[in-house]
Amino acid sequence: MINEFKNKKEFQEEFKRRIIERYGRSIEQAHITEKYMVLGEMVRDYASVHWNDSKNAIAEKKSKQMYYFSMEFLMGRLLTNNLMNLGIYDLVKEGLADLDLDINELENLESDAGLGNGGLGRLAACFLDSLASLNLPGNGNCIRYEYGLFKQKIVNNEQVEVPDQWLSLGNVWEVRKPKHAVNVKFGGHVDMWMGEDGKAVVNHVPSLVVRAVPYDVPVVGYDTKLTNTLRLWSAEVADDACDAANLNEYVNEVREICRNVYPDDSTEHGKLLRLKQQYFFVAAGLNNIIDAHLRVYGTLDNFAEMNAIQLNDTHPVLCIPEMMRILLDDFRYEWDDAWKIVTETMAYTNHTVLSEALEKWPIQYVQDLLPRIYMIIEEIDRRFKYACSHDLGRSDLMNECCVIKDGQVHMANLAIIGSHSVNGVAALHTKILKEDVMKNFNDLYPGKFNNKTNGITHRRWLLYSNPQLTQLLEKTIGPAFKKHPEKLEDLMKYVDNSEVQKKFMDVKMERKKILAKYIKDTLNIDIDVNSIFDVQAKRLHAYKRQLLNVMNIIHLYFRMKADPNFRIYPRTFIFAAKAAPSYTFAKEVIKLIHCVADKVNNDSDINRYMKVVFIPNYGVSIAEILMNAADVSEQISTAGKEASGTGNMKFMMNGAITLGTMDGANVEIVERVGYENAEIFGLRADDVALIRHENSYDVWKKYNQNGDIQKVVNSLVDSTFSNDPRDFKQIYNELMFKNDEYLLLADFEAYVHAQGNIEQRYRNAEAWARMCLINIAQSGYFSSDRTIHEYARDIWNIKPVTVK
Ligand code: 26V
Repeated sequence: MINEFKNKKEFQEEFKRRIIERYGRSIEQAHITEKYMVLGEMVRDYASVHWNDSKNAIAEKKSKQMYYFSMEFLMGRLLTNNLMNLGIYDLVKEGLADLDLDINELENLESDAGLGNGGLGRLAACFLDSLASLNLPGNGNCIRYEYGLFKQKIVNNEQVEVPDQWLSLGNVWEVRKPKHAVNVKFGGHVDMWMGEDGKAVVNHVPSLVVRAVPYDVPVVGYDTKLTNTLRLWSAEVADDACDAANLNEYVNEVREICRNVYPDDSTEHGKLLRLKQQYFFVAAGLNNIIDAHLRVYGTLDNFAEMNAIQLNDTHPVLCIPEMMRILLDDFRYEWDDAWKIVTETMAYTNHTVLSEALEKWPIQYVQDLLPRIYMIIEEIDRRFKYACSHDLGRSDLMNECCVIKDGQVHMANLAIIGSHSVNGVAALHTKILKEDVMKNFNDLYPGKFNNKTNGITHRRWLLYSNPQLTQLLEKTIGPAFKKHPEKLEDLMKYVDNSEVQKKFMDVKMERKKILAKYIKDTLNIDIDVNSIFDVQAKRLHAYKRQLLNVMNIIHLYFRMKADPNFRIYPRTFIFAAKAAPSYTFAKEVIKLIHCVADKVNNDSDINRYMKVVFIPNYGVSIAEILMNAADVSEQISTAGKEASGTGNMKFMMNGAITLGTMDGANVEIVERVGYENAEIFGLRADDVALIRHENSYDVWKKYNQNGDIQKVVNSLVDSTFSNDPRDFKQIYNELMFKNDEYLLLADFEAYVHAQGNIEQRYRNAEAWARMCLINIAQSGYFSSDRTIHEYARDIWNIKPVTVK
């Protein structure tokens, strides 16, 4: 068997041979999905050679390793990415072409690994790509969900969720590793007695034991041999874990643990199962890492020197009490020694300031499901309170900051107390954490809080998804930016060059045509490629204000209907967004977008000037053709609410102009490109804070002052867009009877004005292209390589490893 084919010929021979071996059919007879599977396996095996060398190199050098614990990894497809990173894409493409096979056809057979909701999960995936590409030993730890986040279909203008059967063809990238299986215990009770050493001996007698089996996915770096691991845990029945009478019940209980990715709507439903998922993958992952460490060092004393664990939001925070449990109960450490190891190992990233998204568990849930873990959390809480009033001398902050209060376990508090580092994901977000949301903790632990502005992998989001732009950049500034994205700044020398400007516009046109074709093929809507492509693509949330975008569309429509002399520059408003299944407001917004689209797109007076398109089932693969076709990037959240945003960076890197508020990483984008190369509008975060503080906002006042606002708001409930009187009532009520929590009406005029500016600026093609080029040139900072470099240096203290 040839794993590392050196040329086209070797590849072809091996490909043909494997198809016969695996499926007993010739290449002509084999089904296209069989060809896809064999190609995938060949690429995986190619990577496996490096994978093995990497593990050896890390063991030999005793390198410190990092483990990124995340409930979500939105990996998307891996075939193209891996072929490209391995540097064998062209060889394979040509080899297949000689065999009459189109590589694109095979690429499109791969399902997205959609193991996540949105930004937080995609960030984790970008981080893995950067870690490997920077030669840093860093691995992912997650759940092998049987179904990814639901697929979105639109039926009668409404979102319908269908299961995402991403594993239906099998997953070529994973390798099952039963030898590393771990038993995870739930429920039951804890027996305790005094041991001979005078310390408590603890015996947890569980009511449920589940076998956690890992599936490893190689994470291939760009132009390097270092290959890291994404470990996905799957729940299986444990040996002798139940008697035959309860078999069915037991099997169901086990299987349900890894069934679904939880949608981020934070409703009560199924919460206990989510807690089970959290402990399941934390306990399995942690025990595994500890075993591996012990095999090399025989002691856990140096665990924190050799291992770093990053907690992606509070979801994996049970790592903290679980590691305490292992050290105390299994290895009989003293509390203080154990605590030192744990806190030096753990670091926590916060991804949101929305209070409804901050995790809290009812005491009873934790106590019943994880009796020993709960005891440890109680002890952490008790010692924290003691330290607060004694060592830290701040008994005034004790009740605010403690872990257990109001009958709930506060996971963010546990995370902060049990970690040596707490970071936000953009400068503004970190400032809000330090000065407002987590101010008390920042006072208690000066120096613990730090910022790590998010990034995106420029490989997937520029080099691979936009080969046209990559080629232009390479011709203009040479290839150095591929490995050193900060070198994109060399493009600054060419922003006034009219030839480069023109070539950029040609590239953009090509990308717009590709998107237009996708829209035609999937939705049968014709869009004008000469119109401005104005895109808002992200999860549907009230604070992200897709509704504000719709309100401007309605406003422009009314103006054009009322005044035949008023016409806008042709514009295509494109939306893509999933709403959490039980988030009724968000679902109503999706319906509104469709109803507005129906009216506008079918109005022959208007549809030359504007079209509204909703692209269903937004995910990584759609983003790969959507971001790079945009002229305008809509980033219009209420200031202070969007922790960072990462879509904003993908748009920027592909030469779109940010139309946004001063929120999240938009602030840092503007800092780099300058106000004149973005379109910024609306209330600032401190304005919003002041309005809240003074309680001074009155939505009815806004409404009564502005006739345009009145027309738009009234149209929601006067059957302009739907004959069903129930439609859009909730939207109307949220705005008008809940005092417009996200300040849409407050920002409406400024937004309409900013949209007008965009149009004026687009009319000057040279100036527009110049602006886009400046955005691309300044986007290198937002490569996740920069982000990961900072994490590695400031938090993890990990160093590059060379694999020969
Ligand atoms: C919350 C919940 C609540 C319970 C059910 C499952 C679940 C899953 C996810 C979440 C919230 C995740 C927070 C999040 O995705 N934050 C986003 O993180 C991005 C990466 O840092 C950042 O760019 C976005 O601004 C931020 O909204």
